Amino acid sequence: MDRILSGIKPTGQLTLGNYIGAIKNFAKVQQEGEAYLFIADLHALTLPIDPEFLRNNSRDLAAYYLAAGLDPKKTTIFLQSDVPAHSELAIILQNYLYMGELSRMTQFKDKSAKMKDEAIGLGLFAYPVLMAADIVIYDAKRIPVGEDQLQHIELARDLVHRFNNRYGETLVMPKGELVKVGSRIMSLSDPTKKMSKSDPKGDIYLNDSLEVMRKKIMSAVTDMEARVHYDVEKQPGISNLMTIMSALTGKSFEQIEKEFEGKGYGEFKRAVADAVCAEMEPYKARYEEIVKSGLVDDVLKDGAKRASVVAEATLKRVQKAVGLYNK
Ligand code: ATP
Ligand code: LTN
Repeated sequence: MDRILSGIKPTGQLTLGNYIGAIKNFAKVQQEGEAYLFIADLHALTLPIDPEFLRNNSRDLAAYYLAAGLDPKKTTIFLQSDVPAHSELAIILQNYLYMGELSRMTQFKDKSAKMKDEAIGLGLFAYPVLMAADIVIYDAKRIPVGEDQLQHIELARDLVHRFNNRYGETLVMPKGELVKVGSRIMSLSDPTKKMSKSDPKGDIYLNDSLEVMRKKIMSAVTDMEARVHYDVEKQPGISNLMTIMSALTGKSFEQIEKEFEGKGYGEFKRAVADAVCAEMEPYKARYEEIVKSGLVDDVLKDGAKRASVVAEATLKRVQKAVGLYNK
């Protein structure tokens, strides 16, 4: 069975984009292989973050994983920082990724764009090195992510290729995979920008009340075309709402277009809001239950133990390959 691996940074309140592009899909793919799903808390340190916020947010993210249906008996759920082998492996792997390719990463360019060189941490630059370590340390083949993370996975693939060429078959080649619909949910207030948890404007947060979610959808930016039609260039706002609806209901774009033929944007938005609330109401309730149950700490402890066994074995294999370990 193929190993499956993914993670999310606990950098802020999760958005509907994180849910559709990643979390909802995690619950599905865990049925198809041996899944390792973690909380990328070390990656959260790549931009300034309050320690108390990071601590709480990390546990909270685990609760959102569980609420989505991740089964801790089947799937290994853990904190990245609880498995130190990730960091040790990253220290080795950093020698096989180069400054030029790291400086071409879109995420790095976006996040550092408004910063002075003196304020850009080395960790932000080296982000894909740790991410590659996260992936190869579990010999993971399938990496389910949203679209923005594909570039990092391509870099991890380059690294595996390079490493294996030099030292012989040591690392397993990973492959990124996207959800069919919704791998890049856009902001409701600016549908040319990705919905992102570090951007406070107009996005739907999983901890928003249902009323607030509804309000945000009703005031989402649309256009003057006055027809429900999928066209990302001309109608980015409507296309984004159609994507959200399709991802949550399973209806195709054609079905949605037909259903709302001749109808106004108000009616369409109400239907999108209904679809979002129908999904979020039980999800939020399960999340509340899990938080109350106090289950999270035990799940993370057990997950770290299980993950460490696999991670340490791979670390040794790599150490041996490069000449650091010869027991
Ligand atoms: P940040 O704003 O802190 O950079 P983010 O909201 O972009 O965070 P990540 O932690 O980078 O979220 O992503 C977690 C997972 O959710 C990744 O697999 C990512 O590709 C996916 N994801 C993030 N935003 C979206 C989105 N708007 N649509 C679909 N998937 C998304
Ligand atoms: N960079 C990812 C989080 C992440 C990840 C990974 C995803 C860290 N390590 C390994 C897949 C595989 C993000 O969500 N921004």
